Amino acid sequence: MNSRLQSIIDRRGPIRNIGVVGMGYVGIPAAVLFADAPDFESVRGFQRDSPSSGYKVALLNRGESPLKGEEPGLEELLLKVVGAGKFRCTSDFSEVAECDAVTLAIQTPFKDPKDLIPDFSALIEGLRQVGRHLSDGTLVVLESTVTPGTTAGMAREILEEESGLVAGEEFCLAHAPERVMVGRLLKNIREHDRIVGGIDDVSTARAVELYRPVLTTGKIIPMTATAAEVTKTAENAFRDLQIAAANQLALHCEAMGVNVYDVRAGIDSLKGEGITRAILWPGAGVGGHCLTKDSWHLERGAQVLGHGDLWYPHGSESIFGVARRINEFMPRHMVHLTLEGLKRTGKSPEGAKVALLGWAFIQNSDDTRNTPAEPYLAAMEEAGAEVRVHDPFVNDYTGIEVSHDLEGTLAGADVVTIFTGHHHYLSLDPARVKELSGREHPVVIDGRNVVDPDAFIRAGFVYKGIGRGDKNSHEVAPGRR
Ligand code: SAJ
Repeated sequence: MNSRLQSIIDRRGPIRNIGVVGMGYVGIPAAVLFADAPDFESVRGFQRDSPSSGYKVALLNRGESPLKGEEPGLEELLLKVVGAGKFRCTSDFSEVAECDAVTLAIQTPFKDPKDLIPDFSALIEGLRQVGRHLSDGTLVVLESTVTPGTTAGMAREILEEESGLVAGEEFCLAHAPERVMVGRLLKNIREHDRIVGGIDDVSTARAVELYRPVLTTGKIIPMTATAAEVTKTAENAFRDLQIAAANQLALHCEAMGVNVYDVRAGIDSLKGEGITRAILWPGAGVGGHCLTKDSWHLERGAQVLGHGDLWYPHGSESIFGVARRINEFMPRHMVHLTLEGLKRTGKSPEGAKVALLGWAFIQNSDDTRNTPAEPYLAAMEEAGAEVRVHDPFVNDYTGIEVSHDLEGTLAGADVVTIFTGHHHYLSLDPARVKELSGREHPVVIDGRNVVDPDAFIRAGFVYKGIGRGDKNSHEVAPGRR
């Protein structure tokens, strides 16, 4: 244990006053749970007074949440802790000086998914603000998903530069990655195990002291800060890898004339002592805020910390990079299936009308971040098709008109492409869809295995489905008016 830092901590006493920087979907539930814990006296939510988010300060101080959608228990808990005077939001960062512990929950997107350079600008600003007002013995914790090496590297440098203090000697520094899912924020923080990693043992112990009171069934898993960063990015890289394995298998099954869902059921049936086959689901692609970037954070960490000479055959892409390429390929494969389907009806994509069902990146949600439907739409428009988008949950998306009128979207369509498994699409009636299309042989492209191929084929459709090697070359039923 570092005795100098430990003695500063001992003089300071237990954590009482906490600061949370970034009043977003990670910071707000974290702040109210800290405030609700009897162990702590006060929590300050720090929110920069920016044009887009400054309004949150007054809103939160009225006990109202700026978060969209249902978050069970959040509104009640926010009202409770504001009413009890245990939580207050402010844009005055000088109050960091009153805090025994400060967490930063600030988004770290990629500037441009193509160049995979993380945009740490907001996080850097937050670190500078905290650094300027840091006092002896304060614990600083990064909750944002960052490239491995960031906590002990960039974050440490900024905090030391701004405060004049030395991390690990005069203040504690740790990483405790968030694992929350929209719609279950409080539940996830209370019940998921919490990875907590300090730059040294004293920092780790101090961070454990901070998080233990908010966990109900979740356990604390202590490790180093860099191991915590690797854990967070790797847990999503592994999920991306599992999905890519299912997608690769689907592509192979198409080539071999086999139904991938039969194969999946077969593989999944292998259970028993110590036997696991965590096979996930093939589909039209992988969207969202986590899986589309965390593998690249992991890869970047290995390059930067490993000084570039990684052991896997030098210069070859790692399995995580290959997995990303497979998942990014799937929307393009949906284009291939669409063009093949049109060709079977003797139609060119030029001028073809495509009804694109599902814009959200995940079923029964309005979340459109990094939706795989976007590259599909761009490619089909590039090929000269006219694409109309339907999504019952999505109200707006920059540059795209999203309709809630399913029949209106299907009217006159040469192609019906299902990109998201919204429950609305499970009951599509082949006869009605064909009638609306007005075509003798409309094309249906199923990216999420939601329609019955035989029912649509019998109705006269040309069917193509991800992984449906058993159906994708079917005989086209004679047209029926
Ligand atoms: N997807 C597939 N096949 C699958 C599962 C997902 O194609 O078998 C696609 C989805 O359609 C979607 C994308 O992958 O486009 C991502 O889906 P997701 O279920 O992974 O949802 P996310 O991106 O919100 O992932 C989050 C992550 N949670 C955090 O980072 C805190 C992830 O770690 C969780 O495992 C995941 O939620 C979850 O399990 O709900």
